Amino acid sequence: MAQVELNGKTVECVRGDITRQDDLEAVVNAANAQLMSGGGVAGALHAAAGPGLAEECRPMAPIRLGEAVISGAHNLPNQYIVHCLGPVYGVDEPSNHWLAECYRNALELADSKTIESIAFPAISAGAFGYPVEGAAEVAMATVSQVLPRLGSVRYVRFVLFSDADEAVFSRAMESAFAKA
Ligand code: AR6
Repeated sequence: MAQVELNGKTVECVRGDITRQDDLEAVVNAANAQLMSGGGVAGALHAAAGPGLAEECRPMAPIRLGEAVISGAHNLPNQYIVHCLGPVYGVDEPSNHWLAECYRNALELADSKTIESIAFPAISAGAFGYPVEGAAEVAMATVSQVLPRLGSVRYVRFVLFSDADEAVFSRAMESAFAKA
């Protein structure tokens, strides 16, 4: 686990499962445009949340590239799920711009709902093929820019599925926040 503090706000990287972040108000889904179940994070969140999640999400779909929308968390231990559509690497260009839009829109939407704590997975770094080093750099650059100007969000956790990804995100975090 690695953690940085900036003006009373906390960012951290842990290895774990995004469906098991009991202590945070919101978790982020690496969604598909239809906001349906699938593989990876979306599959795990829908399975843990139960069928009510797909029912609630249906009227909000499809979402656009880089967009974030919010739903209840149903059977998950959180209050909200923020759903983001990340870029398919090499297809949705420039991928770094669209990935940054996901993090920015998710954080601003959470803030507008007075959410204080939120967990992100490595959006686009699975089925959508974004190389993990680049995904981590974009994630941390965006969070370090956006977080200082938010009124409510004060705790951001990145939940990585492997030790290797946790190490990459932790390094990117240290370097982005050293500059912030
Ligand atoms: N907790 C935390 N991280 C996870 C978990 C989990 N339970 N499961 C996977 N990861 P992905 P994408 C990691 O594919 O690239 C879906 O099918 C995974 O190892 O979930 O944005 C949707 O339906 C990887 O590092 O998201 C979309 O169609 C990261 O989370 C599409 O895949 C993201 O992997 C979205 O692709």
